[in-house]
Amino acid sequence: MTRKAPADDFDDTGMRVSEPKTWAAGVPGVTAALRQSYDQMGVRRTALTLLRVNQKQGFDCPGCAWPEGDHRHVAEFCENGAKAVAEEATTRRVTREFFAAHTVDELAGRSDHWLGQQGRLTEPMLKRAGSAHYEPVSWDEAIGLLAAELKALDSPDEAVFYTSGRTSNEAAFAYQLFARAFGTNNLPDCSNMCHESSGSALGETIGVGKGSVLLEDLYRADLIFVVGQNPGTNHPRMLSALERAKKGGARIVAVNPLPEAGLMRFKNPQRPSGVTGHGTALADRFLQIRLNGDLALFQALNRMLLESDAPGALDREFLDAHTHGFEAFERHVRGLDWDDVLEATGLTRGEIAATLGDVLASERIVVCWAMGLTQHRNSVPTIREVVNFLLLRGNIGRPGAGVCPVRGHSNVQGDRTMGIYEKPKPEFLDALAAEFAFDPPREHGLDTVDAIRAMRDGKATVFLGMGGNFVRATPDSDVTERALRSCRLTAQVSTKLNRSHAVTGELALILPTLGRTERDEQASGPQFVSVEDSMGMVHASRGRLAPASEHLLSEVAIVCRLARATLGGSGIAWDAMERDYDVIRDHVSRVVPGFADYNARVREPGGFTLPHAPRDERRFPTATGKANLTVNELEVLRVPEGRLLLQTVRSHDQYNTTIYGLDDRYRGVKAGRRVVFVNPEDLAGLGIADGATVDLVSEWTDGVERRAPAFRAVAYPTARGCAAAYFPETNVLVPLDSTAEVSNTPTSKSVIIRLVPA
Ligand SMILES: Nc1nc2c(c(=O)[nH]1)N[C@H]1C(S)=C(S)[C@@H](COP(=O)(O)OP(=O)(O)OC[C@H]3O[C@@H](n4cnc5c(=O)[nH]c(N)nc54)[C@H](O)[C@@H]3O)O[C@H]1N2
Ligand SMILES: Nc1nc2c(c(=O)[nH]1)N[C@H]1C(S)=C(S)[C@@H](COP(=O)(O)OP(=O)(O)OC[C@H]3O[C@@H](n4cnc5c(=O)[nH]c(N)nc54)[C@H](O)[C@@H]3O)O[C@H]1N2
Ligand SMILES: [Mo]
Repeated sequence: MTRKAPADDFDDTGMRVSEPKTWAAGVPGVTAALRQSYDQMGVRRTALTLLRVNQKQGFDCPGCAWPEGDHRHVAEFCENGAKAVAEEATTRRVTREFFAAHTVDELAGRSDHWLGQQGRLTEPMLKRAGSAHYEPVSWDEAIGLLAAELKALDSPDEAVFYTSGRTSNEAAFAYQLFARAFGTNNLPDCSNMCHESSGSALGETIGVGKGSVLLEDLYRADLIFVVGQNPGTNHPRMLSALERAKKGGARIVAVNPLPEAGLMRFKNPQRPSGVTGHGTALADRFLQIRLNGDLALFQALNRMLLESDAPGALDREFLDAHTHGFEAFERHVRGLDWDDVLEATGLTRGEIAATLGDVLASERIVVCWAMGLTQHRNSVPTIREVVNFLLLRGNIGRPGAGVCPVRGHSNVQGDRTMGIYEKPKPEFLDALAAEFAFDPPREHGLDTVDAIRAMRDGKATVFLGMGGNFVRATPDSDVTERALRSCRLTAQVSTKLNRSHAVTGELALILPTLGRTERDEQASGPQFVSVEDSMGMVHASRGRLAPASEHLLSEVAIVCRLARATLGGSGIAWDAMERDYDVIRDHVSRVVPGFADYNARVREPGGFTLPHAPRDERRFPTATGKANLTVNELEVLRVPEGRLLLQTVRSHDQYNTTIYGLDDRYRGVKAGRRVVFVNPEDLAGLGIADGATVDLVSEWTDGVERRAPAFRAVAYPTARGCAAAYFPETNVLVPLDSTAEVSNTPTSKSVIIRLVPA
């Protein structure tokens, strides 16, 4: 049972490193995307497919969750959306001959890049106990086997039902219903590793765990903070929105340890001037903060607001009418220690004071953030402090202002709305109980980290993944892989081959499914699905391509068949749901608030917007009935002498664990991924030459040495004391027990490491 390390493209002999870029998108973006699309799909299929991305009669881009504006250009896709589409619409295929030619162990020795490049999965495959290979099975046998293993468990809580964020609303609703009808709330999802901290902090403070702005709010803002986010790579369409906001007079403050190209300057590939001109400068102010310094920054701004004698520095009327906890908050923040702030942020007092100037000059403020805020030990307190900051000037619940957590996966927010959650609210379970006449389990289930612990400890033995790449996306790769290998059965509903198919339980199943781009025909005729974007807008998605293989089933069909095989005549009409997704949407309309008339409204062009009490009515459905100002202790994360704080990030050529290519164009890296970016002065201080080969060794209180070997040290303009390297190669360094308070999210953006010359 020893772990075979993935190859991770160790062969970096061709790697080249040059100066990072200072602007994003534009022509190289489009040509890079088209080149990859042609490689994967050919020219004709590329044209036919990309023209449908995000069109009203087309499919939702499987890239990110950034919303589409009401004004859609034909071919409004971004470079990385095009890559996501090409990855799915590829004409390459993984066949039964492929599995006959490669043992499972051999696949476990391949890199993520290689695995992803093999193409689409085409038929159900089974790895039997003791067998070295996957072999083809019929759908009936595959589903029968999974059902039999589930039924054989002593308790439903010995099963884990994971979801990644591409699953449609319809499939997600059916899936959580199945898990609960089976008897467990073990519904971990990728959110647990992603925006869980945002949901936790927002739920507690404003009463709704989602963002409070729409695109129009961004356009109307005076000041936009983009904190801990790299939109040039991960949400390229957001750059158009920021550009438009700037045209309308907004200023932008970027807060990041890295001077990300997309934050600095943008050339819009959708406009001719974007091709030749200098583009738009985006950030008016760049705060090169130290990793984990954001709580200190926002608390310092809050202290200065409290102390300011500028007229209207605080929105007293709003604070009196709509918030709770002001006195305790004020007392605490007035005691903030400036030395701590300067140490934690690495910024000067002048930089913070100048930022306060931006704030005081702005009527309407939006704060956007992503993984740079959510994957630290103190992420929840940090986001609560951001909320404090906005509340002080009444910046929640009015046009042009609010919180904007920018979601990752294209339907991660919708999956949560549909009930993919290990800690469901009692009201949600009550509604399920009333609609389907059964008693859903009330005890909270396992989140991602707890699910790994349960599998490691033999308490959970059947794992089903609805999309995603669980072994590769999760922290502490060695521990996680052992946990999965100790399962009785691991089963993955997937479009593409990945490492989770190669690191398996005693038995393993691959259940190949349709992607967003493909036609979905059921007994009642063609179906569409629906998704919710990062701003709570729900719309339909219709695939047009012929399925990658005639043997694929939709996610909905797989869930309904599995439910029937496992639960028998449970009184839930799984057949009807599989036949016609309208039936699922009818159920949703009676169970999930905001979805009344779902079937009618989702058919309207552009779909509909879910209600959001703070945004729509300045109503805060919290425990106190008001927006809660909170007290958040600043603990400066001090890194021992000779160590660095490492963040694990995405390159420009990957989608989470899917590696499109080996370049990171904006950061100046070509043909290799094993790089660690370090401030040149830190490198000099450590006595390590730019370009030297080092091992990354993570240090954690459990004394276990976690090592990621053979990285090239690259002198890079990141904040002092900080480093950055790509995940998933560095997941091995993130200790399973190092998680955020409250949200239990792995601390993928603050890992203490030392560099050991190889
Ligand atoms: N092309 C592409 N698009 C994607 C994805 C992808 O992999 N590829 N992934 C999708 C998913 S699931 C998600 S969640 C999003 C992720 O979107 P991002 O959050 O943009 O992704 P990361 O690469 O993790 O980048 C984190 C950013 O935060 C900064 N940062 C790190 N730590 C800190 C900190 O302590 N403070 C501050 N202020 N900044 C910090 C980093 O320097 C970096 O710019 O993108 C989604 N879109
Ligand atoms: N160190 C570190 N770790 C991280 C992060 C980090 O920043 N640093 N980020 C975390 C974040 S934000 C996230 S969201 C997670 C991502 O975790 P996951 O969502 O689990 O991982 P992905 O790489 O997005 O999953 C890719 C796989 O999904 C499958 N897939 C693609 N489309 C579909 C579809 O339509 N249906 C189905 N059924 N399957 C499909 C394909 O087989 C593909 O191989 O990773 C987390 N892990
Ligand atoms: Mo994510």
